Amino acid sequence: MKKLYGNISGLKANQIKRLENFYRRRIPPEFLLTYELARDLCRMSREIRRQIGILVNRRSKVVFVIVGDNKKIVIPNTDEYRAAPGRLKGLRCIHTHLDHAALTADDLTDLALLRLDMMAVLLSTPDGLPQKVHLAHIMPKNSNQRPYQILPPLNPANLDIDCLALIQALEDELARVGSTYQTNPDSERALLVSVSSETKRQSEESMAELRELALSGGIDVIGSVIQQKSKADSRLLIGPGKLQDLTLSALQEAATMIIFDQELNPSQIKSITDQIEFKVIDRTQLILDIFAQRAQTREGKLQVELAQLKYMLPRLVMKNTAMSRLTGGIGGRGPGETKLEINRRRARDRITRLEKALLAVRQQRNQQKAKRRKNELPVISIIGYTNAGKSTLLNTLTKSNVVTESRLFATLDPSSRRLRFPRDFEVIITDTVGFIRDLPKDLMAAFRATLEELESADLLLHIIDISNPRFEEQIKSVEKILADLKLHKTPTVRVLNKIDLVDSQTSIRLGRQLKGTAISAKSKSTLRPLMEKLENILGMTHRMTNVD
Ligand SMILES: Nc1nc2c(ncn2[C@@H]2O[C@H](COP(=O)(O)OP(=O)(O)OP(=O)(O)O)[C@@H](O)[C@H]2O)c(=O)[nH]1
Ligand SMILES: [Mg+2]
Repeated sequence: MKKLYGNISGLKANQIKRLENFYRRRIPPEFLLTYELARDLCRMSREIRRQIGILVNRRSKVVFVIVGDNKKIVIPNTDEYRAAPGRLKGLRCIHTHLDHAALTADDLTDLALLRLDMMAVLLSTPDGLPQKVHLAHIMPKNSNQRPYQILPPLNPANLDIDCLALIQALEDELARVGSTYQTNPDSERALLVSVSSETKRQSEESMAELRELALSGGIDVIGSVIQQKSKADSRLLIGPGKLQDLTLSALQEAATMIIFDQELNPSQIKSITDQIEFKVIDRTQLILDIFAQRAQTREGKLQVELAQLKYMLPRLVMKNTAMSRLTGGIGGRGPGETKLEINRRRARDRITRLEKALLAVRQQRNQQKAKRRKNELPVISIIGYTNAGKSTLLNTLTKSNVVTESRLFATLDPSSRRLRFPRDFEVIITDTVGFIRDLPKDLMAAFRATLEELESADLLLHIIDISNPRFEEQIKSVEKILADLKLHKTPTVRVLNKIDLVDSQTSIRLGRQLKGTAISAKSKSTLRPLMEKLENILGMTHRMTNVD
């Protein structure tokens, strides 16, 4: 016999036995439930003065019997009935109320968050006879935008509502809506969410960047929701009402995941994933995941996996199913592959091994660096916000073909080239990983070694994409990271890139305002002023070192 769920303390043995018997009840497929079952549930519920609920699967079997208190029942973990994107749960909930309240806000929330097939409430007379049945189901997206529908109350004598056919039709409609959006069945479809106390403009800008990040990660973005908050609810981050709306839109748009713009701490992740059925990740995880997709070299791969594990570790504390959603990452790459089986001890072992391997790779690189130092060529490092045009500049300057792409984090692994100036001296020029606002801490730590390469630079070229509406914030973020890396003392030349995308007056004005040299990294003919500037700066230091 299957066990009972919920609040069974203080019940008599025979009451428990009668409750367990509900598992044996059969419901014909056309019926929501039978009159007899409704009557027995109401009677029992009155007798023990607690709500009773059953969850019924698509084969009309009772798979959960739940006992609550006089005000509510709590639906237990139903993860083994995981709903596919755009589908319903395959379980309907029928439960008693002891007062005369029809469907409550909590009932509708459960319906939406758990994506139940249906939610029904049985009302009874004081002596336990079924009186009315209230019923609601989720609505496929429609013009009036009501996320669920509450049907007219049913008479307990007429519970023959063609129940399974109704659920099936509902689900077909949800799937149809989903498939019209589906461009690539393999790609994830995400709903983006931001909950913050920043200004509306700041949140919108940050959201625009999150969207670009998602696209870079190969995720389709189906919509975004911004919630302004005076003070974030620390436990939930997002209020229960809003979370419900969110799940409903995600369901209606056939989303496969929700991405938060704010970093979620372990308890926030837990409380969110406890309540909703979607995979939930945050901006940090998204960035880590993009890095995992991009890493090419052995060092890059080690660094990313280390950062991912370090981010996951505190989130592995809770051994619940939320972890399976959490560790899934996008498309389950990197350490996410190991999903559920991963545990803290193994994660720690892996971290130790990765750190050792990284150390070895780095020693090797230091030797190379020492060799290069012997050559005494000055080093110019190209830095800047991701997608600013760093790799494009390196390519145009040195006629190479480092990957450039209109995606964030196209470059992960640094590459170096020789560059000869007309006045006949050579420098080493290096292209690096792009910076981003709030670079995840673990990633920063993991990439520290790569970034430390920048320490040996004689000159930094800070590339700024002036065609990006957020370029001012981007400059600030880059300069903050430089300060964190203690690189703010290295001579830096600001380079205003993509002037072909703005009008000439703007580029002249910004050139003056930001004290930068304007270029279009794509076209060699615009690089002359920059080359001359570099030649002057480096020519001087070069001569000086030669005098030494
Ligand atoms: N119109 C225009 N586009 C440019 C210019 N420079 C670069 N781009 C484009 O900007 C996009 C990003 O260029 P990348 O060179 O990959 O940028 P990056 O700074 O190396 O980016 P990450 O490696 O991702 O950090 C590409 O689509 C380039 O073609 C320019 O001067 N004008
Ligand atoms: Mg690049």
